[in-house]
Amino acid sequence: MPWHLLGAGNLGTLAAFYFGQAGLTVRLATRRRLTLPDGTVHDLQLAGDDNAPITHLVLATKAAQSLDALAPLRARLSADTTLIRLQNGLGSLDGLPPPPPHIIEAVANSGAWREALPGGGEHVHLAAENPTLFGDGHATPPDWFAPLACHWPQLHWRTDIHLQQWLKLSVNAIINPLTALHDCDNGALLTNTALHPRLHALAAEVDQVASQLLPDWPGDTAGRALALARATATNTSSMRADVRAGRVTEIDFINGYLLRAATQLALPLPAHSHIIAAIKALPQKR
Ligand code: KPL
Repeated sequence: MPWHLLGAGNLGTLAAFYFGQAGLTVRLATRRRLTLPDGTVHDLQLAGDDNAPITHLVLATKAAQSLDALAPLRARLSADTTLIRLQNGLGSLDGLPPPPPHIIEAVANSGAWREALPGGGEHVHLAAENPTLFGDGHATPPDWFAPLACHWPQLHWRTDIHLQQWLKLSVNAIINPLTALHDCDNGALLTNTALHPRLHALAAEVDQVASQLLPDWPGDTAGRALALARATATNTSSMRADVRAGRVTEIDFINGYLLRAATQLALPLPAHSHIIAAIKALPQKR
């Protein structure tokens, strides 16, 4: 039962490492080195692709690249394929042609950065290992989950994965575009009080949408965003990093997803509409 990996960035490389530790084969034809927070360095020997039907797939591309990355694999995917969506943001598989695979959603919170390896490939540095959540709405995980969780620190199966995704989306929809727009680290959201009216307006709109969609929505998105900004004060958010590197951002799958959900509920979200337009107006590749 080999796993295929699509997208070997920070999260994909980390997943490939832990799947390998659990004795599962991961197929991918690129060279990767990983440094864990304890300083140990691991060179990943991943098998190349085999062009066989894909029964198990980790999708770890950037959300915006998902449909394009999956398109050449369509003939190898089926309704029996298990696909772990290990990405930031929501909605990246909307529009996937049928039959839909069995999708397991993942919420990842670990912090990592990477650099080019001399001679090709990339070196991923896992700076902070935080909980990773998997779930598909069912109470019982698939058989491969328990052995994997023995090797992947803080990997948890969550029945309420949908709520967990929204909790992450809600804070990312505030911290990421504000820090990208103002080119500041996450901690500046606490100290720069001039940003607070906008932060509170964004948070109030998130709570408006989420409380209509999720019966257990806890509210206080502003409080949670500020707490996370404090906990990650010296971090460069992933959206700020994308803008700085001239990469496409995840705005369409964070704030854009929120806006699409609000449109279905006929709720206008002026603060999110404005910040999406402002991020898209920044010089970046599209
Ligand atoms: O998830 C993040 C991101 O940058 O995408 C946070 C938690 C905001 C850390 O920077």
